[in-house]
This record gives sequence, C-alpha cells and structure tokens, in this order.
Amino acid sequence: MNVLVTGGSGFIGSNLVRLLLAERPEWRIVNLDKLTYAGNAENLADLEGNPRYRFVRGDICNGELIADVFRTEKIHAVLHLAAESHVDRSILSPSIFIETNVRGTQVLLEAAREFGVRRFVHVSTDEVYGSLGPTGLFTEQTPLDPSSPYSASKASSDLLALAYAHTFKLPVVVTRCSNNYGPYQFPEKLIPLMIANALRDLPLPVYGDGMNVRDWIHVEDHGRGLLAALEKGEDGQVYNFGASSERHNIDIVKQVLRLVGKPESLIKYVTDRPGHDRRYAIDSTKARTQLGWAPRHGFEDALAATVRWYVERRQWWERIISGEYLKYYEKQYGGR
Ligand code: NAD
Ligand code: TDX
Repeated sequence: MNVLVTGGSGFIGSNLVRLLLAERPEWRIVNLDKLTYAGNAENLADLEGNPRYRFVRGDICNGELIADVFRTEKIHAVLHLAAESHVDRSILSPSIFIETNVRGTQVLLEAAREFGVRRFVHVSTDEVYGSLGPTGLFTEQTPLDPSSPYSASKASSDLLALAYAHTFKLPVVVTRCSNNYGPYQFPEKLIPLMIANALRDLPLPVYGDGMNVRDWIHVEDHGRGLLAALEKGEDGQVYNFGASSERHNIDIVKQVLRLVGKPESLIKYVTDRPGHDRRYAIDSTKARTQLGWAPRHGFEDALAATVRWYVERRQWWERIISGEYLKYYEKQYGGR
C-alpha cells in the first residue's frame, strides 16, 4: 500500500512516518511537506535512500503538484497532517492559516476524490470544541466552538472533510487529538520551549495565571491512534484521542524545572494569550471501544523521557533556534 503523509517533516508527522515504517513493513510512505519554518528535513534525514520512503517538497495548496503525486505514486490512503499549527502565530497572522488549513485541505480532498483512495484520515484537534469549564469532557458530539483563528481554520477543514464524506462518499475519517508531547516538537510549543529555556537559564514565560488546563498525550500514542483510524475507522466518523492526563500549565512548567534541576525563580508570568482557552479534556471512549486503541505511555515517565531527549539532543533544538536547520535542505537537495 502507498500512503501519503502530508506534513511528515513536522513534529507529529515525523514521529508518525517512523512508526508506520516500523509497524507496517509492506507499506511505502510518501511524505509531502512544504518545509515551512516548522518543517525540518533533518527530522527524517536518516531515511534518505530507504526504498520504502520518498520525500516530496511541496505545498498542499498546489493542485497540480498534488494531482501529480497521486498519479505517479498511486496513492491508496492519505494521512493529512500538514497545517499551520501554532495558536500564537494564528493570532499574529491569521491569513496563512486559512490558506493552508482550509484551502490546502480542500485541494487534497479534491485530489483524493479524483484519483480515489481507500481512506483519507483528516488529522484535527480538540481545540475545535472550544473551551471547557472546570468539569466535563469533549465527546465527538460536543458542538464545534473554536476560539482562535487556528482552531477556526481546523474546524472549517473538519467540516469540509465530513462534507466530502457525506456528498461524495469519500472514505474520510476525522480525528481530534489533545495536546501532544514527545521528541521533535518545535520549540515554540509549551513543553519544548520550557525545556530549552530552562537549559539556557532563560525566563520561562507562563501566560496569565498558569492555571489553564491541557490534556496531554504522547506523540507515539497519537500515531498509533491514527494508524487505527486508518485501518479500522468507519467512513464519515469522528474519533477523539486523549490520554486522560489533565495538567495545569504551571504544574508542567514546575515539573520540567525539577527534571532539569533548575530553580522555580526562572518562572515569569507574562500577559495572557488573547482569547486563551481555559481547559481542554478529552473523552476517547469511542476510539477505545470502536478502534481498539488505548494509550500506552503514562504521563510522568514519558515526560521525563521527553525531557531527557531534549537534554541529549541539544544540538537538534539549538540548530532550530539559530536557524541553522534551514540550511540542511539546500545542502541535501540543492542542485538535485
Ligand atoms: P507542526 O507545525 O510541527 O508540523 C506541520 C508540518 O506541516 C510542517 O512540517 C510544515 O512544514 C508542514 N506544512 C505546513 N504548511 C504546509 C503546506 N502548505 N503544504 C505542505 N506542508 C505544509 O505541527 P504538528 O504539531 O506536527 O501537527 C500536525 C497536525 O496535527 C496538524 O494538522 C495539527 O493541527 C494537528 N494536531 C496537533 C496537535 C499538537 O499537539 N501538536 C494536537 C492535535 C492535532
Ligand atoms: O510560552 C508559552 N507559555 C504558555 O503559558 C506557550 C507557548 C504556551 N503557554 C500555554 C498556552 C496553553 O495554555 O501553554 C498551553 C499550551 O500552549 P501551546 O503549546 O501553544 O499549545 P496549545 O495552544 O494548547 O495548542 C496545541 O495543542 C493543540 C498545539 O499547538 C495545536 O497544534 C494542537 O491543535
């Protein structure tokens, strides 16, 4: 089977490509990625030359290129992860979020319709449901109520994907996952940013009162969920993924400081994110019962392992912060 992964050079995508190559030896993976600031070709550099893997640099908004990939690679299934993914950037510059997340998704859906696929997994987020009060969980029936340009663009793309399932009978599955953590996460997101700052004795910027709650899941558990959705999901259905690990932001930050042996005096409370969602928490009963999926990683151990990864792979995130990683692509592919 030939599987197209979009956004495979990003955080979740690169972890997923590795998981798929390991778990499904008969599959060939085509990774289509634009390599925006968030895409890092170094993440999968060791796969170059692997006959079961091909990297295509390209924009999901480019209909001709996408059609060409479907045609030449004979794509059987799509795992669509490519997106602008950072809420703070969507508050500073919303337009690219609409372009990539909404229009880019429609271009892919259209290509999948034209060429035919067995499965189109649209990878979305729990943020489409908006913010919870102190109690309750998001289920697949929770009405969409996005708060940021990011989550509004993801909700729009979810609705498009489901419309293609309904109207054109495209075998779409939509997944909505909670906050991921693990290796290769771009150091603009909470956990890697706090680790990188702590290791350099820089202030750790906590938004507002630090009491916002996120429900954390290890990136490998998300990846296994996506694989289960691809193989066992029902057309037109939505599946939530989460690992029931709700934490206040401030507790995560303090835990990171303890793990790297730095003082809490590094914490700096800063002005809150505009429209900051207070709490997310996921009910993943449907995925557990209908897909036979369950998370394998406990939060405390997996966070400690994640912190160790960033300590040991300091060069990886230092090259991002310095911009050095951007040169890799030119060096590897320039003139080819
Ligand atoms: P990321 O920002 O690390 O990676 C996104 C990737 O998409 C990058 O490699 C980037 O180069 C690529 N990309 C962006 N625009 C593109 C375009 N126009 N054409 C082709 N490629 C493009 O994001 P991530 O955290 O790995 O998230 C991946 C997906 O999972 C996103 O759709 C996101 O909404 C969703 N998601 C993320 C989380 C999370 O906690 N990180 C949780 C739930 C869902
Ligand atoms: O410097 C910071 N200080 C801070 O207090 C940053 C970057 C974040 N925060 C807070 C804001 C959030 O309450 O930490 C929490 C997590 O922030 P992010 O890492 O930016 O994630 P979030 O906004 O929750 O969105 C993430 O999860 C859902 C991903 O970025 C999305 O792509 C995914 O859909």
